Amino acid sequence: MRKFLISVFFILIIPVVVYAGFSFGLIKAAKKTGDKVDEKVAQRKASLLYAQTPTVPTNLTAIAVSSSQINLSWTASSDDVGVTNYKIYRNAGVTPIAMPTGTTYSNTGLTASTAYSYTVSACDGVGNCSGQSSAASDTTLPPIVGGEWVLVPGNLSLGTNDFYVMKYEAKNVGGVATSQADVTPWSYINHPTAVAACAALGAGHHLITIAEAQTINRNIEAQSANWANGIIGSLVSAGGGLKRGNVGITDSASYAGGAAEYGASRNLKAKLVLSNGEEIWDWSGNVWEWIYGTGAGGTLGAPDGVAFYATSAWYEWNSVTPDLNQERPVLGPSNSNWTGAYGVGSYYGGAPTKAPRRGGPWADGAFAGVFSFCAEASTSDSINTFGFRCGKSPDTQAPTVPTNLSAVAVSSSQINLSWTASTDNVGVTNYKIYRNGGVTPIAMPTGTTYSNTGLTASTAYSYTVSACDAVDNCSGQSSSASDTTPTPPAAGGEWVFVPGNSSIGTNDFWVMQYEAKNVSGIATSQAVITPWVNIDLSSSIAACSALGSGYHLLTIAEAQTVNRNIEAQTANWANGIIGSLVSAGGGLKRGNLSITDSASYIGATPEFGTGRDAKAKLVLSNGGEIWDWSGNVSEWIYGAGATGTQGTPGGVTFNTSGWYDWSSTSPDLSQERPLLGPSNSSWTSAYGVGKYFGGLTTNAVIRGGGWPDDVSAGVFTFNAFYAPSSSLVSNGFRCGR
Ligand SMILES: [Ca+2]
Ligand SMILES: [Ca+2]
Ligand SMILES: [Ca+2]
Repeated sequence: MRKFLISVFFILIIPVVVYAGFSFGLIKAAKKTGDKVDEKVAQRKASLLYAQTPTVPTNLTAIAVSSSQINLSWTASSDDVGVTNYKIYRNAGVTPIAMPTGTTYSNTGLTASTAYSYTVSACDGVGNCSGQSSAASDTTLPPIVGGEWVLVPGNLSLGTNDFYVMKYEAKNVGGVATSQADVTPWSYINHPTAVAACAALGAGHHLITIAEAQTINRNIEAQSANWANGIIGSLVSAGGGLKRGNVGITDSASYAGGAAEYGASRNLKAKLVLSNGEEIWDWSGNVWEWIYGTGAGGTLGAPDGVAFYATSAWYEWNSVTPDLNQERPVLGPSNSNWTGAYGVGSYYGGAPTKAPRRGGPWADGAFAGVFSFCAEASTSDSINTFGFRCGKSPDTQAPTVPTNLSAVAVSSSQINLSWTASTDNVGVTNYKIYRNGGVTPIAMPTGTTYSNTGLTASTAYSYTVSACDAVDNCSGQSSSASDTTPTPPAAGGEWVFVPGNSSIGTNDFWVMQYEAKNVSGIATSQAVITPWVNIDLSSSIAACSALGSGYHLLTIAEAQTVNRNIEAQTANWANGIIGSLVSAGGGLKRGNLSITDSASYIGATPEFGTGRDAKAKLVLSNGGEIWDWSGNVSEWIYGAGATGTQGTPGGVTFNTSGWYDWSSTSPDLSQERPLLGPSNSSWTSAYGVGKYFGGLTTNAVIRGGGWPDDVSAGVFTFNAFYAPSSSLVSNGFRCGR
């Protein structure tokens, strides 16, 4: 660095002496070089400052909220200096799709009914990024039925809430009323058939009502863009007027005439806009559109209590003879001066039992328009100019409140929740889990179970759950359920929490994670040092009891609870398949060598340490890990007889002499198997489950098998050959509490 600066100095000085103007350029060049040096120093300092990469983001959730959007959220990462942003990856892509600074992201523009998978990584100020999180995925909702719709803001004075309306006149697409630009409108349809076609789209779909039609009408008339010259209340004769078609507004025929038209690219006068920017086509004409009145079956009736004047000709909306002052607020323009000369359309009344329609057809010239109304036709009439348009109520109904919430602590750091599914008028998309009265959900699972991990031992946790639909209408919170994480045993080293098994008659209990080790005479569950062997039954019982109140040598029922839990976990089978054969590369793992070896453990001496082959480790349903349960040293268990001898557990006299497979029928082990054998009566040692060796009721019971036992070792290995006073080099024990 110093040498470099000196050379810069010489480069600077010499030209200054020679020629000042020339040197000025060099000074500038040298200064640039100096900046680069400073930049490198700054980068090095920064990289020292940001020595650590951020932690990997956790609890990533992905929830589809529509046919085109999935919302992501995750738990913030931490960093020694600070997380500056996250990177979102989709479907295992290598390029992030987004780099938000917060812990949420909405991925829009997706395809309907399609599964998407996401991961997220956290980055700091110098671009150190964490590994990618666990993936979360969801499937976008099905496509919206009935084509394209626009949202219409509700109108309080007309008594309407927000609703959706078809953007285009309904088209007949395979018998399904569909709003799309292509295809000629669905015409030659009578009023009840139009009502049915809208209802057939599903819950909330209906033929547009009079109140909804007027909500759209009044919204349209208030937008200057819908007037031909941009001036609200202008006359057609002055080049203005409320647009009523796709040819020149001053023509007598609004539409080209002759036939109903379609296509989104034709004259934009066929398109009108709403106050929220939404666009609606052919509302001012093209084909008449049936609307749903207040009478029986959607006939005209007396909307808003107004008996619409039955005329036999067209009248302007400003007519006083007949007087349309009452009808105009219900379906006419807001300004009582606006006639057909303003492009708003005209009025043609009918009896309350007639079928109302609006907008006017392509052939009606000046009578067509946004406010054109006619109640002259019967409900059964269906001619070429009669079409329709559907409306849809937005989903405002929340799902039902989840019931039967249960919270069960399965370890000192985990509580499992489950509940009964909620129902919704459209569909429940996810649940929100709340803990200890918090206002922010801790998780948003899509199913009806959730495992809350990372909890503190000996602590009570309370939960509620609410159910949400696709537009985030959420139910109230359920009744709360709570449980307390259990307190791990204080003495005897490391323990594993075992869920009780009601069919075996056990409650939850703790078992030593490792075979007991002799640590200054105290039975201790730890990975290091060789197991405590050469110990008889009564000394094993005493060593466990010495740990304190509630501590005991593991019982037969507890051993079987662990056994049956282990056999039901795919991870404990060598090829991940429950009930697979050792000869096929499968089998219930029984040691730290390849499962196909005759000797599961290395042999010669018992082994220890957590770093060896993970086949010596088995997992429980709650994620707990237990070591050497399938062998290494045999383990005394507390029997049903006097002072822990075998006795007759479950009233069963265990058969004697020689190794037998648990499938044996001679001697018949069908009574013994439920008490200490595997659940499947065809599983032999060829499945890696171990073997059976009966004995006198006064003998003691050992389980699991020792390292010299070869194929006889295994999770379900049972041996009642030895007297309780036996003290063997391959035999240790394990405590429960
Ligand atoms: Ca129309
Ligand atoms: Ca709903
Ligand atoms: Ca063992």
